[in-house]
Amino acid sequence: MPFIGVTTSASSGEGPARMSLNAAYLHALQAAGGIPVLLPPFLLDDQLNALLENLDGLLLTGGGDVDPSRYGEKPHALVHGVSAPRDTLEVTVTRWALAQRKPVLALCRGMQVLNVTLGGSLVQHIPDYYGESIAHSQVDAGYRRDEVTHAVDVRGGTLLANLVGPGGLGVNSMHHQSIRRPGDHLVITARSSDGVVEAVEGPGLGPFVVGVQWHPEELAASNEASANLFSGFVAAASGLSVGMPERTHAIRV
Ligand SMILES: [Mn+2]
Repeated sequence: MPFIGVTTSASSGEGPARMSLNAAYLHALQAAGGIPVLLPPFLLDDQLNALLENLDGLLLTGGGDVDPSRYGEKPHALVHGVSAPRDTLEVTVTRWALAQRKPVLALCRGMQVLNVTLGGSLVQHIPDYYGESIAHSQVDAGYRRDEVTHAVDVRGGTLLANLVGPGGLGVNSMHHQSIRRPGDHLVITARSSDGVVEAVEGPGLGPFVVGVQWHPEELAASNEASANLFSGFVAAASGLSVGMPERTHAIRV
């Protein structure tokens, strides 16, 4: 069974320093056959390097916003939850995974971290760019985290379509930011009807580099498409092909 690095949140406010992680990430990963190895921002460099040598894949999890200075912008008034130690750790481990061509599954903030690591930028507050025809922050709109609330259109001929099927897919949605300019070597594989980027992948970046803006970990127990994202990721981390021809040329990241 593959060892999968799983990033965590880090508290930055009052009270004792803490790391945290919704257990749904672990449950979904374990159900797919992966062994989670938590990667908190408190790891020292040599400890992190020793851990990375033993990892087969990277799961970038959800959380607060990436510091906008990482893509050259000043923060919007509604940017929240920025953690410099977390940003630093996640950019470091993302670079490691891409350099080693390890599988990456990047969820919500994780997709944004993947994008910024590759030189892309973010929409800092979706209503300012796309209006409010879709409640991308569904919990604020009164829905539970594990409810499907909007559709995305999955582009055919992509790894994502191999996993969840092409065309319309119902997803949950707990984000106020999204990808603006895609990072190097990332292609957009799904959008919602308002134009928000909902998924990307890096077909030249390794056997499995997939980001989605929704939260399949919350749905995986009952939703086949969501479970397939995790099982495909774990299969790739186990060295199995997940159905798309991998490009073999090297790409610097
Ligand atoms: Mn959404």
